[in-house]
Amino acid sequence: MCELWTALSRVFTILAAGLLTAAVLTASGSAAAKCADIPIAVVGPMTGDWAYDGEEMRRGAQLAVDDINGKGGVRGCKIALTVLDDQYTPATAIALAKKLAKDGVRFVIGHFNSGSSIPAATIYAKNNTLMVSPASTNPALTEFKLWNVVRTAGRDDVQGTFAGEYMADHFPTQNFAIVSDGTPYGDGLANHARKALRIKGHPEKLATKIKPGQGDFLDLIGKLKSMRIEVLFFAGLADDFGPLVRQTNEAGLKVQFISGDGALVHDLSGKAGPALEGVLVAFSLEDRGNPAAADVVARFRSQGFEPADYTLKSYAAVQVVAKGIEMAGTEAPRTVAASIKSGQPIPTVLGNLTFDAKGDRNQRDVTMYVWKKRGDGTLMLDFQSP
Ligand code: ABU
Repeated sequence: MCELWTALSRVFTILAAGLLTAAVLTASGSAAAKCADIPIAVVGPMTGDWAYDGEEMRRGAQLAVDDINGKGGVRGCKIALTVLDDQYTPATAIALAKKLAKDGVRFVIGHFNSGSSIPAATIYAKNNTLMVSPASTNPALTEFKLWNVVRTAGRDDVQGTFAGEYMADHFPTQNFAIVSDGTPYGDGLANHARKALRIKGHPEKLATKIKPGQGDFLDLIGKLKSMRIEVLFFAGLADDFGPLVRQTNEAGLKVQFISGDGALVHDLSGKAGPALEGVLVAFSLEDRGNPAAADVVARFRSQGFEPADYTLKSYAAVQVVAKGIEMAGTEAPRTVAASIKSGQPIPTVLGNLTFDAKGDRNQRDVTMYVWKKRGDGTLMLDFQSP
């Protein structure tokens, strides 16, 4: 009898242990289901002429994801980052936007160029995907008032107007040229600079376009010479701006160049040569000098990477998505977008950001920087306004 009780009690113990284990597994299983990774894609030009911009986006987004995951993730869930290459091409951007929608990716950091971001935004909007661009500055991106668009970058109407007014105020007697690369970014920025110059009573003497990647600027330089252009505002990217500055200098022509954010890359001197000294750049307030970015900047530098230009704006874009999910209490993209655009401050490496209903930063910071020679002879963007 005693043996029977012992055997029965063993059976109960095993059954109870089995039930307990099953209960624990069920509970942890449901916890895991709640904490499926949050997929985020960073999409930009990862190959080709503008791959350095894509690298900034990738590195900025990756470090932000690593840091957030290292602190426990977002609402306890980890972010899974994928990197996609839109090749700076609208058609590829559209194809990727459709693929991401199909794959169920609901948060995108990108795209880089306005020409890609603008058409992709509509596809994301229809497919329940929120995008945060760290670099696309054409006003049209947010002027369509899509529910799903946010940007940590500034806007071309702000920087173009600023550059035009700066030119009129600082070079009141000079002949101006405005040169666009013919992209949505370049044309939009050039138009805003031109408008500001005209309002100030200084219409440009020459307005023209280059072709991205054309390489040879002798025709344009001939026009600059014959029209006695003294100040040139360039609305395009570094790969074209650098050679234009270099070739103008080599032709013996002295022109004060001014560019917008697109022509800013920290090693522009490699493309422009010594003539880069004194070139002006309109850009948002230098992110690397922001105390909120100090730790992240130091860690990038310890990896041998200078976090210039769009790196910190990409890091901030991930922070905006993560905080948006936290504030919304859900990963539902529409609710997250509404939280981000609610005007609540979002702490980022760019400081506390707030966004308006269109998805633009309320902080419209832009200033003029100058490329200066340092003691060691290298050229570095001076963070102080000249
Ligand atoms: N913002 C400069 C480069 C990207 C773009 O807006 O096309």
